Amino acid sequence: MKSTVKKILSVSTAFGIGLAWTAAAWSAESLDDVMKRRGLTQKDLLAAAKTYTPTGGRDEFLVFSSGGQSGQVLVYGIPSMRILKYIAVFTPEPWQGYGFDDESKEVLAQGKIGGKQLNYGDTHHPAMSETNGEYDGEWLFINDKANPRVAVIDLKDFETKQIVVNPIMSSEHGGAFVTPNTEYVIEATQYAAPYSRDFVPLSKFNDEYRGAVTYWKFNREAGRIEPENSFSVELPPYSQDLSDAGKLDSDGWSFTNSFCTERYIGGIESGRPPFEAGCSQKDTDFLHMINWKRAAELVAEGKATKINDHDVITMDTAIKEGILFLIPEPKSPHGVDVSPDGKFIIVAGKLDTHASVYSFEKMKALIDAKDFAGTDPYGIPILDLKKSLHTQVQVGLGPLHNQYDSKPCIVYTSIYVDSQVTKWNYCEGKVLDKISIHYNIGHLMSMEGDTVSPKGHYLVSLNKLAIDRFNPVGPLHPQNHQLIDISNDKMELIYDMPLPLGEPHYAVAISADKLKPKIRYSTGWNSRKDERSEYRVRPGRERTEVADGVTHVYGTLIRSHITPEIIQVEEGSTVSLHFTNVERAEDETHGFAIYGFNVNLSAEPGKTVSATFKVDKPGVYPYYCTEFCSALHLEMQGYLLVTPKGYQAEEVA
Ligand code: K7E
Ligand code: RUQ
Ligand code: CUA
Repeated sequence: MKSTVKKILSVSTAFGIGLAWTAAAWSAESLDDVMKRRGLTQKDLLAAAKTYTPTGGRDEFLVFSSGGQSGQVLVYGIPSMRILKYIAVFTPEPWQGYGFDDESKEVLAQGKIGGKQLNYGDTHHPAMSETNGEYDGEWLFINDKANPRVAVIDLKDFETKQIVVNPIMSSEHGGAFVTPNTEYVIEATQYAAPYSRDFVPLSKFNDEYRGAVTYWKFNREAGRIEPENSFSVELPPYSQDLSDAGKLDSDGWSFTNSFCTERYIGGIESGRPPFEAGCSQKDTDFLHMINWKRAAELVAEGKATKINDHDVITMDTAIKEGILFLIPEPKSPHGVDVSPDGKFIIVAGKLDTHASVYSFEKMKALIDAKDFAGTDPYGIPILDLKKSLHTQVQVGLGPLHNQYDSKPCIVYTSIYVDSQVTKWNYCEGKVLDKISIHYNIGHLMSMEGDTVSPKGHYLVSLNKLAIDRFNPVGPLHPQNHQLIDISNDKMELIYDMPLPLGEPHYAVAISADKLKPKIRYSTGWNSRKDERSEYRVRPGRERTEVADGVTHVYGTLIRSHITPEIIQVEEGSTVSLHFTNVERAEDETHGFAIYGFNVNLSAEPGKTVSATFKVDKPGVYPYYCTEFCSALHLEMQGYLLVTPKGYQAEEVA
């Protein structure tokens, strides 16, 4: 070691002492020196050892986190907490060419509301596709709270393939959650609104504003939601909230929280108190319990009503057929989380210090015996709270969400007001450990923690505030995801990760070995439709064709040529560029950017992408590849020449 340092020092004199001296000092530094210099403790070193992933190393789990207002999904690894990808979903995203190429524009256009193209979404809850209640790593779904929509993401290429618009909701929150075999993707309303989407005065709130749970039918072979085979169950104008599907013992049922069951409408002009006060008059709200398997049969039996061309099981039908029940729950609940064995449902109320553990067996027995404690104003049977409960446990102030451990009966609850995570035993009803969070935790996520077999090991706390945890970057702070080691009795905080892209809500983590994404597309692939592109072309066959007044350019991309290198059209033409990346090598993506047209493409190996646009001004428009793909990357360029009308090329002498 010493001799190496000497060698470096002696060599360094020839090159300049300052620089080389620093290098030598670094290599001579011991672990103790580094700890002293950086003020690290033994505990810090242990945490580093648990999270640090050396170059080339891979992660054990992959996290798919909602991206909040960014309308995207974030992908990062655990335990390294390295961000790997943003998946563009509801928002145009130039790196992926999303919303810039014709193929992805079609996907975004599926999400139009009232004919309007929306350029963002508020993503809250990603859901992984499941087989027998286990994550299978094939599909990911995510909701848009602001504009009730659900997106389908293919985990073969991490691309958004479909967006469906909810036909009856104008506000939602309780999505996306899947049934144990991904038969349905569940979406529940947040704020009630008229299904008609017409103006209805607030005086008719109780009668004409409605909530719902929508069950989107997922066709696994096609990898798409089938809106025509989907249905909803009508609900009262309570503010519905989070949902979860039953599993194993409770398979066939789904559970949806609610708040403001007072059906309170605020309004300064009315002289009434604001929502906050008006929604806290009662002691309890309602957990909704729906038999979705029976509901699907009712639809098949023709017992649904068409509303906006969508099958809706009305409340009257749901009550008559015995598929909808209410159970009181502590005021303003948030999360509702079914235990891995499906036997218990844990609900935590923000305005309460308790988490309530409901017993599915007890609830089912009450339903079977028709032992009801009354009905709500709409005639929906209510089960008795005490008779439905397994236990209630004091977990802290402002409990929100629950995630399960691999060890039986162990659950972790996020405590918003106290900024803590509480670890507790829900079978025996006792608190085991608490850890402080920085700050104000919303959701939390354990590894595959909402499946029938959680993997334990790590927990991530998705915090609402970062405050002083990172270097200041102005008034808008990044989010803070904190990694917690849960492999031992005591929880240990081991990493802080800033997330600078919208406010994440829920996230799901899957064992990395369950994901098998492809590294290239079959050549000439339309990735958004999952089929060969009609615009694909082979090297040597590049050409230009005019059809229906549109100049189609069938081009290729390969190191280090864009073919064609020159495209010449007359002013006023519409051009449709189709580029196929004919590379075979992994990670050889080529981009395509051109001056002045808001056109920016990403062609991963094999992919065919298109951009159609009008050229109305004569001029010279350079284009080039945006990915540094080879030593001759800068040479990967060309010109779009737009000639004036009637232009004749001069004879070359
Ligand atoms: Cu608690 Cu939308 Cu799940 Cu935010 S939600 S925290
Ligand atoms: S060039 S290597 Cu713009 Cu510096 Cu990219
Ligand atoms: Cu292709 Cu740079």
